[in-house]
Amino acid sequence: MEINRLWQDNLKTKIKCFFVQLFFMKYEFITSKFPSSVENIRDAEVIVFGVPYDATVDFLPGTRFGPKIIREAANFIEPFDVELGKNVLEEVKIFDLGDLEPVRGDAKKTVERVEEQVKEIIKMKKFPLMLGGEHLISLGAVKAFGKDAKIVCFDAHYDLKEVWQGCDYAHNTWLRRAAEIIGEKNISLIGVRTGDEFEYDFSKKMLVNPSIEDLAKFVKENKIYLSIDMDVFDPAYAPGVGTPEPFGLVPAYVLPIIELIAKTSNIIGMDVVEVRPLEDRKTEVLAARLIFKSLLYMSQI
Ligand SMILES: [Mn+2]
Repeated sequence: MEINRLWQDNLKTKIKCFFVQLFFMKYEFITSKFPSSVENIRDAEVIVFGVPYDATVDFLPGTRFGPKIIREAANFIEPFDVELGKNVLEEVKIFDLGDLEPVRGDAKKTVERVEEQVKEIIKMKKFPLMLGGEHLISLGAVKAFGKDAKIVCFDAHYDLKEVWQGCDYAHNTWLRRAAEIIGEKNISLIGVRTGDEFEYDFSKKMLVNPSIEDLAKFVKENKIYLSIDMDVFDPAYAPGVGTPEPFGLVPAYVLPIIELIAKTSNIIGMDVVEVRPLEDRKTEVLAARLIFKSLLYMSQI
């Protein structure tokens, strides 16, 4: 439903723009959309949308601006990839829907909206690429895929708390809720380095910080939902996150892992979350490049 509405709005805007351009506009105008390679949703393979939501965070707010700044960064970096000799906008048909309006005061309803939206995208046989926002929004995507997909989650934190400050829908409980749906054995966590003893115990049935060999076995020929919390990286590389945690991963270490997953499994959806604005712009540039590279790795199969 939501997509149909957005699609109609988009069409109206297009018609309006056509006439405006015909008579008034001499130059192209730079948009704040994620770089797109197709004009309409029907031609897209990858559908990008943002969820500007950070209502359950308990440390640093601001990830509601994540989708906006990732888009900005993606417009400033080269879509051509030197390592692969390919241009992501030529290899992958990307279309940006814009931001999904969250229900600011209701985390559960926000997750439901994400779930409905992702289900619509799945119905259209497209690939959802979600920009966050706090990590709770990933739960909506996981619910939409249900038992169809295993999860590979890059994160400094377990996010496995049973309940947090009276809330069972929060940024640090979402993976627990996800585990209740798809089972602990279908989840792999990479880069985890902090949590409480209960999360530590609960995570024992999951594949946590696996060796490359074990990860390769876990993902091989499976459907994978890939969730990247930018705090998995060391704060030196990605300081603009909601909950920074020291002793993190180096981007150059993470990239071949993503390449392995992309080339040996079937990634069916992806999100990049927890980006918050800082003046140095490091975090969103890393997020944008990571998205471009992941899409290119997936398109190389
Ligand atoms: Mn995290």
